[in-house]
Amino acid sequence: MDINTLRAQHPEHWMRACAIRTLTLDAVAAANSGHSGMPMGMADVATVLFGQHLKFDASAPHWPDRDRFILSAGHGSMLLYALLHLTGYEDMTLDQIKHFRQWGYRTAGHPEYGHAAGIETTTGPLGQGIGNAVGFAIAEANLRAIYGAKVVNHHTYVIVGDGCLMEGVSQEALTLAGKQQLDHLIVLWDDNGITIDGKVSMADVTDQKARFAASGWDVFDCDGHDPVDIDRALTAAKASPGPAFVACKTHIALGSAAQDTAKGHGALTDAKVVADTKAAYGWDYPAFTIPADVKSQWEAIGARGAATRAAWEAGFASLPTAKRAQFERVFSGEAPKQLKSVITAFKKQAALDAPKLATRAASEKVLSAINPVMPETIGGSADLTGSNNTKTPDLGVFSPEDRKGRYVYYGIREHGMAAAMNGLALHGGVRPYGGTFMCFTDYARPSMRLSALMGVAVVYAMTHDSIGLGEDGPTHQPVEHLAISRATPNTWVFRPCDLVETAEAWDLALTSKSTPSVLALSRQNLPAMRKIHVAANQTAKGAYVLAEATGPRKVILIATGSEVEIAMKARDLLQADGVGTRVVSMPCMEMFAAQDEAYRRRILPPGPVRVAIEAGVRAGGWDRWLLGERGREGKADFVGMSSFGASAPIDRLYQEFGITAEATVAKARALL
Ligand SMILES: Cc1ncc(C[n+]2csc(CCOP(=O)(O)OP(=O)(O)O)c2C)c(N)n1
Ligand SMILES: [Mg+2]
Repeated sequence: MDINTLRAQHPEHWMRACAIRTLTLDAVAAANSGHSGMPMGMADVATVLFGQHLKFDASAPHWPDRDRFILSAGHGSMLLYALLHLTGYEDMTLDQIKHFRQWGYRTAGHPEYGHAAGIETTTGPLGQGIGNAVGFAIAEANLRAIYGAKVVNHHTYVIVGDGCLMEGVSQEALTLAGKQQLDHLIVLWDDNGITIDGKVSMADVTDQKARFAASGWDVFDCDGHDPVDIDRALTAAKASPGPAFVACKTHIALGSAAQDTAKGHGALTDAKVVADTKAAYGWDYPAFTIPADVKSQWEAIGARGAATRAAWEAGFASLPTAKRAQFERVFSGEAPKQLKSVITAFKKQAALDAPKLATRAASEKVLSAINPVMPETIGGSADLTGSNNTKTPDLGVFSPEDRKGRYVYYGIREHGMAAAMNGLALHGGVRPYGGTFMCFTDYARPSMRLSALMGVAVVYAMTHDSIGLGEDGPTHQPVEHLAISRATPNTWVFRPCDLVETAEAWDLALTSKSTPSVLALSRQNLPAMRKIHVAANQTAKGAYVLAEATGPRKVILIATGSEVEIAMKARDLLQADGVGTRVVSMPCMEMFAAQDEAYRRRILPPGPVRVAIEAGVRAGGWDRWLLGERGREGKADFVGMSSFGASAPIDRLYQEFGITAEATVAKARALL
């Protein structure tokens, strides 16, 4: 349908949609940067979605039972900002729109979670939004089963572009959603045939509808500019029994000189182009001006869900008190009160038993104690359940048959798992953790970075955390992965050395409010180090004295995880020779860095020589603790990896790569 016919047939819809388009044109022109074409192309779909389908109340953006709207094609951020402004979200004033992409404003280049209510997730790295959406839909299905459809019964809508569908993560996301038959998940594809380089067909000829259908989706399509047709497709998508994919045929940069071309993808800033486009729309108002009747139609849409929300509040109030309290607690992100006593009792017993245990097995023991008292945890693994030790007996398995199940078989989809876990956490009401091999951090990394950027407390249980995994060889042996995780802002990297430290790490990870955690866990057995019970969480200090020097302190050995055992052996050797040696266990560098300077100096005083031992690379954090915070304290050395590993039994590998007590002693002696 051409513009003039649309205008004539649906004049009110047209003006509402053009409010989105013109705000986009004005904001992008003012910023002299941004992406005009996508919001101009998807304005009709978004107008029908918000106007007739999306369950929301702009005055209560945190209403737990709202539909979630995710803009996976995050470069089209002005679409979201315009919708939030027009429908009356308090955070999204016209002033914000006028300062699109400017310092100190909520209207960042790409939508950022936490900047404004109504931004459900951070998008921009293409494909993340559809990955998140699967997690949102899993959370919804799980909570619906637990609390009943009167309390939880909403949809997750996600707009994807050609780019999102080309990214590999979309395949992981859509196949997982298809298997799980997430009936409340609806993907709207901006089928405009254009990306940055030109026509989609230059790089991809996939039949997207067939692709989704092949994975168990219900597939629909519509003319993405005809409000009647869009409404029909959305109605059908909502009624479909499985996840729904709606192909919306659209024109990028509709009505402009750049329509249907790659030029329309980016910023249309030329004053004449902007003016001509507005003229083509029949829009004759100054920049950033929305006629009062159009604005009030949009505000009515923003208030459309108020009655439904009020009814929901009443229904919620009639829940049994305990259930209501639990719902409120899990949505607040607050851990249950019992957790502390469970962890303390666990640690006490662990110190007493002092088992020799791989920390991955330790992790399973801890989870077995925690999961029964934390009904909000949702565990999972990317097809390594038996290796990651992530499943405890009481969880059940999440599936179309059992929505109450709290364990997700994510399949071999590390990236999809991580993106889904972000969605689970962002939805609220659940606390996700998931495992894979530490080495495959690489496969999950784009979403791990977004956990950190968004500040969502996802837990990554990464096992087989060094050459200590042995025969599987260098393809599977992480060397640089601790460094990469430590280099990421707002990320806690825990590398516990035994059962007690593992319990402490989980305690911190599962009570975190806004920082994701990476738990680096060993495949190989490790002896107990913490045999005397201390109620206080030592791991929370990041580093602490595990064994003090006997006699004058000449050497400080710093180690993490599996290498703490080596440090203790090296200490025995040095002490036998009369060299006073302190061993510092450092399970979390970030938490150590967060202690006050006096504490840090108490643990790492100037004077003694320092040797750190970790079966990973030195880069990415060690030098601060070795050379001193100002880089001129220590005589120091490092025992670790400077190359990839190799395929061999573990003992041979530690020998060959020189990660031994003897090598540590030699390095310490050379410095004395
Ligand atoms: C992972 C990732 N790779 C590359 C980019 C850069 N990029 C932003 S938009 C875009 C093209 C997207 O095409 P499409 O989804 O069809 O959007 P449209 O041009 O139709 O608006 C690219 C390559 C990105 N944002 N994320
Ligand atoms: Mg496109």
